[in-house]
Amino acid sequence: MNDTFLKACRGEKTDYTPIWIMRQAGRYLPQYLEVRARGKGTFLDLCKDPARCTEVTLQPVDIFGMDAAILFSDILIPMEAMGLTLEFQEGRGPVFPNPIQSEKDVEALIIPDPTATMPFVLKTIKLLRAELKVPLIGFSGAPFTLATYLIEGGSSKVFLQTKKMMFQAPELYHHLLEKISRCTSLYLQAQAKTGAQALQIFDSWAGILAPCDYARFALPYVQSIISDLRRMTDVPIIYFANNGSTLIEHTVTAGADVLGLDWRINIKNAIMRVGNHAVQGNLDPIALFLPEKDLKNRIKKLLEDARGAKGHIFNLGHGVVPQTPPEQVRIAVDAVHEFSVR
Ligand code: 1CP
Repeated sequence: MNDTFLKACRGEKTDYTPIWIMRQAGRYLPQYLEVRARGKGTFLDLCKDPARCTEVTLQPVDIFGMDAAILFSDILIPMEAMGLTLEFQEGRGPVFPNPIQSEKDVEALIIPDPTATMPFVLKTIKLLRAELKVPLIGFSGAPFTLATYLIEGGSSKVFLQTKKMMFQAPELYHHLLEKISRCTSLYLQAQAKTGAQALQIFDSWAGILAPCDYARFALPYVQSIISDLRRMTDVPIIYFANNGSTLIEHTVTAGADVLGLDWRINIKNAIMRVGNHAVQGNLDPIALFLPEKDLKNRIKKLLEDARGAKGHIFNLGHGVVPQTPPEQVRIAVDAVHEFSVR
């Protein structure tokens, strides 16, 4: 097995800088769109079909030579297992038609047994481990990010309902977050037990919080999940707080091995502030639209800037966008491998 990615997560010396990219299996890949169309059904049906999930997880590894695979699923799958109705509407993204508004709604949420309620995820992990020659990353959403979808009923711009609940009904908010955290903790433990070799926690919306609110309403739940995980597994844990450069003093206390960085911060500057952590990132996803020469120069500079890190996993600063030409992804992967050879 090529374990370069795992070594970089642990801060061990590697022969070159490993790369994978967030949302690497997805709509920018014609091969993904083909599999998605083949089975008919919705995006959720795809997430529950281990054979097709395995196939699309393998695609970017086989096509580009990524140094890690990320399980194909979605952060909202366990929220459905908690008893909520979840729909993915074309062009609108995820929708929860019955958002969480009251104590009664929170009481009704169940803490699902992952083996009983999400067997398709664990089956996919087993199928993937039999095929893969690079490490498999399992993942979840962070409790705060998951809560925004449950409270808003879907995606949001200003997160009015979420912040109103925090500020006006903090007990209700904390009760909801406790339940989401317990579900997430069990879900990640099950992934590690089944064969996931690293775990990433996506806090996609952390950056919309003031640091004082992040410290009170988001961070403690990530800390509690990670401390649960530490008791049962030593797989590396990556915590990605998107738009989180204003939160680094807090995110370093989450307990993760690796901090994911978005592109809004210079990586050299971030490395000075992250202490004893490896870092993952942080090319602007839209930089993949640069002309080839400029893209390569940009990657070379990023690799140089990251040299002082305890470990560096090259990635985008957030997910690859669907309009990205796959050829540009190939150029980026090859450039990282070529320029980082030690
Ligand atoms: O039509 C389609 O094919 C659906 C598009 C899609 C895909 C490919 C969605 C809907 N989810 C996914 C897969 C997915 N989602 C993966 C596995 C693929 C990979 O990384 O290779 C992962 C890791 C996620 C994680 C995810 N889902 C996040 C965290 C990462 C991030 O981008 O910040 C979030 C916020 C979601 C929710 C979600 N699912 C889908 C959409 C369109 C959204 C975002 C909606 C929004 O902006 O609020």
